[in-house]
Amino acid sequence: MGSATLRYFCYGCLFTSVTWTLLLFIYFNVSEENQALKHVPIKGLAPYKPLPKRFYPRFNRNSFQISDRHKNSQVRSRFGNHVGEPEEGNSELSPEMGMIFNEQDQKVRDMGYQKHSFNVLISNRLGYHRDVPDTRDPKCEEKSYPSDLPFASVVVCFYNEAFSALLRTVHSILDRTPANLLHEIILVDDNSELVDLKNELDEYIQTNLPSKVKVIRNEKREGLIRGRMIGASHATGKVLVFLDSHCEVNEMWLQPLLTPIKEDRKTVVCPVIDIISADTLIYSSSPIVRGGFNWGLHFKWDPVPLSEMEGSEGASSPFKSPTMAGGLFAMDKDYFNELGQYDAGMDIWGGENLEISFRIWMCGGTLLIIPCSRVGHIFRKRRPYGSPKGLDTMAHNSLRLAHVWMDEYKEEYFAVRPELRNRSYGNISERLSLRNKLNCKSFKWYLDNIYPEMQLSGPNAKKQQPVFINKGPKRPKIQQRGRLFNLQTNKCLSAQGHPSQKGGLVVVKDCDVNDPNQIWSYNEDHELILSNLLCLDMSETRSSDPPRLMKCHGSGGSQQWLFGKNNHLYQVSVGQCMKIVDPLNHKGYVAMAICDGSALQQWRFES
Ligand code: LR7
Ligand code: MN
Repeated sequence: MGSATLRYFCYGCLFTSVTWTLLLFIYFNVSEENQALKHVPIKGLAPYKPLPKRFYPRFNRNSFQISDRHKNSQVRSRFGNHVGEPEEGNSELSPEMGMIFNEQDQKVRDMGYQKHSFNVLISNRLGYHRDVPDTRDPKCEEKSYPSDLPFASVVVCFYNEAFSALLRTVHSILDRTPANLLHEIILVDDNSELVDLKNELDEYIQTNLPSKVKVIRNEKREGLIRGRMIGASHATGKVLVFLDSHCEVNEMWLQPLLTPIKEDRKTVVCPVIDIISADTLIYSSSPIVRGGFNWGLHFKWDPVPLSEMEGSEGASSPFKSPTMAGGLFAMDKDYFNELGQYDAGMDIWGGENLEISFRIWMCGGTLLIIPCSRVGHIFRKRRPYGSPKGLDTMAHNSLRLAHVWMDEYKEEYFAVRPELRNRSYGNISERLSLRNKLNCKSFKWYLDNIYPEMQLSGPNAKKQQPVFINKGPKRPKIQQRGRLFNLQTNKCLSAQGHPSQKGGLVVVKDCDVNDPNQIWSYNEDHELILSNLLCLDMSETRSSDPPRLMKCHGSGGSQQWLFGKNNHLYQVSVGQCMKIVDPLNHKGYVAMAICDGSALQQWRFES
């Protein structure tokens, strides 16, 4: 190349890069899309008030640090590249993080709900690293832990997990666990069908992750119970920590779990399971509750009796729990083996959490919840996968545990599930001899001593009223009450039929001050409630469906609406705005569509 050509070439380079920089700058700062993501207070409505604590993380600004790598990706894009590719380091979460900009976003979102039952579009945009709010009681920060804690093998079993959620689980562990306490992370692929969980996962781990992360592949689907046993058999750490594959661990999560195990190897510990919303991926604090169950052998959360919380450290000290939720706990590895691991005759999903809880208590162990250890988990409304042959594995597994551990109290289960009384449940002789070998106490002992709150149905039923902490949820405050005008048509949003009809559609009609069908309340949880009866709702999976009136469920997501830029009415779990389908059609149908700021999408609240 001659020098003139070279000079030309460089001017060309310079010109191109300056233009691109400018264009990118303009795009990210003034583009409609980007602006639309910011909350703008609208006339007639109270200024945007953040969601209540259970929807919104409270960021601890002092501990808020973004590494350079993260900063760069934030400059590139607030939300990643809008095609569902993961980007790193968006720690500040807006409820409008799920906004749909194009068909590709729509596809990622809709397929994501179908395959995983949570908002994969947001999960991808979040990337593999993010800060989560420190949800611990302030007293936890004052605690100190021994320096010579036993090191842990973290076992994560997964089946068809969303790639970004799995990787965020892994990275949150690597990012927030002292290296000397983290012996290894063992990922057990339970014969997933999703292709990215094969080569792409291997490649990612080989290039990006330290040798601490190992993948084990099951040749056939085993279910999470045998899956965890397989993972545990490969573990070489002193303590086993089990986590679901869609978790994010919080600050200082491991030390408080390892400490009670070091003090007593027969203590099994659970962190407090914080809530990661399936619709918004917002991480929020869970109340302090403990595990129980009902006679249908379903796990449930119970308030903690005051007597359990009387220690000097109050809300920050460990307390006993009759059962565990199942997915997140730590246990000495030798003790796990001694205690009989899990019942290998249990399949796929369900019941193993009650089985191990009863076994721990009845056979001389202790089960504690550790409030200073916090791990977030994506709670979904439905399990996205089935079991091979469509079997009800929860019933099969529960039957096994009832026959092995519940003595005469299995009658309580059959009273609830009479159809299972004569159902076969396979061979349980090994589990019965385990119970014998370990010299375990009776189920009556367990009920009397560990779960006296459990109500019995028979003539010996005793009524007990323990003193509980944690009062029930309070009703969210109404922020605004009035009519919802569409600015293009000047019509008002109302029920198509009767406002109390569940599943009913909403349409725009001529405004009528006397029509209670047109009176909406907007509350601090961002619910839109028609004439104090039902909530405006978007079903979880199909964003092409119109909004409907449904019973208010109080858990955000599909019933969370935000008034934003250009008077748009944004639906949080759908990522789209409400619009009039056809202004000329007298039926006045409304639907969800990509937010575009047009008048058909503009709504105003008027008292
Ligand atoms: O066939 C399967 N193979 C698997 O590897 C089915 C599932 N899995 C994996 C799956 O990818 C996930 O990582 O197993 C893990 C748990 O499955 P989820 O997330 O579908 O279960 P869940 O969170 O709905 O269910 C709870 O109860 C289960 C009963 O078998 C397990 O104990 C789960 O670990 C448990 N999760 C929690 O305790 C988190 C808190 C939920 C609550 C309350
Ligand atoms: Mn789970």
